[in-house]
Amino acid sequence: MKIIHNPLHALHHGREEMFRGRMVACHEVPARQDFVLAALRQRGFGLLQEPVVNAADLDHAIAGVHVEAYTQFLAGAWDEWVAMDPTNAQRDALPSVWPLPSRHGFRTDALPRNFAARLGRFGFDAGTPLMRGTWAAARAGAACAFSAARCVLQGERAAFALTRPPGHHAGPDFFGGYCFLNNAAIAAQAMRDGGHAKVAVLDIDYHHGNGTQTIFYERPDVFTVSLHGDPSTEYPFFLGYADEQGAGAGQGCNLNIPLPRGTDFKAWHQALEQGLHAIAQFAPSALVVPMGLDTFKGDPISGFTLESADYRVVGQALASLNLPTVFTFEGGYAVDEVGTNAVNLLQGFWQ
Ligand code: OKP
Ligand code: ZN
Repeated sequence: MKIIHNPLHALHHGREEMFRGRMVACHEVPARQDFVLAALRQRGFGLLQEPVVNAADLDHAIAGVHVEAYTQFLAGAWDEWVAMDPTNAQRDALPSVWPLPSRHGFRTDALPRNFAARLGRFGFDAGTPLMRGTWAAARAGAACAFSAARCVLQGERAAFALTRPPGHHAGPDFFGGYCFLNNAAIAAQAMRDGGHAKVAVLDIDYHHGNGTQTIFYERPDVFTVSLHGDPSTEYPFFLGYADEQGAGAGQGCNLNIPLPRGTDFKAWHQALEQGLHAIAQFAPSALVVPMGLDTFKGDPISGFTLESADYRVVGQALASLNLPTVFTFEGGYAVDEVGTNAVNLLQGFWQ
């Protein structure tokens, strides 16, 4: 399996995130990617490479899922943050004011010049710090996803975009949940552009992939499926319910399987089988798997109880679809085990 890893990931290294009224240490840390890469090397799994993509092709791939006003915002965000106040250079940028939906009277068409306001216009939480290297890291991550899709378009059975920050919470024009560019959506769109008429996305991260769902919600050509902690108690709270089934031309092309906090592997696996069955019915010719390992029992911010050995079984189940597959690295915050769990899953798939 080709593993496309992000050489610039560590340029994004948030220090603290806002959590329930205080600043706490970031969970989404550079060691996550380093540990997965180390586990791949140690177990001799995969062909490791860095992305090779020209800038114009990459911009086109990103523009396939994100609006220009948003990518321009991201590209200039750090300079604007520092321009507000030179001492801002010493701290990460986080939003602290947001427009509620327009039914509350706020205008969502207004784009204030004030940068603190713009942060809240484009970001949906205060747990996703943005810093000097965020754009470069996220853009190189998108290159990994795009490169992985290209490998598969060229005939590889599967490729893994090993990159951070993660992507599945990022939408057409918003960041949040540690995510800036939606790597899985970029891969799915690249598979569409490369000739796959129908693509399925199966998100197995603990958290609902709200960004990916939103990007494809009205499209019939990309079927989005997500298994995740029930949003009535779990992040991202405001999307991911079972009654969200797609809209317009995309009606029926979104499947959410929310599961209660505490769900064990047996019940999770049943939900996975349900998702796989729905994908088989949709009959896509390619698959994208936003691969979160935060379903692990030791995860510090999540609530399922999968064990390391279970990830082999997960990989085997995914392989049963028999589809060319792109994996993207999403969550997984039990840093010491994230490498073992990721490689177990990929090996289970590959065997
Ligand atoms: C990103 B991905 C924890 C609060 C939760 C947001 C979680 C984002 C998860 N202190 N903060 O889906 O793994
Ligand atoms: Zn997650």
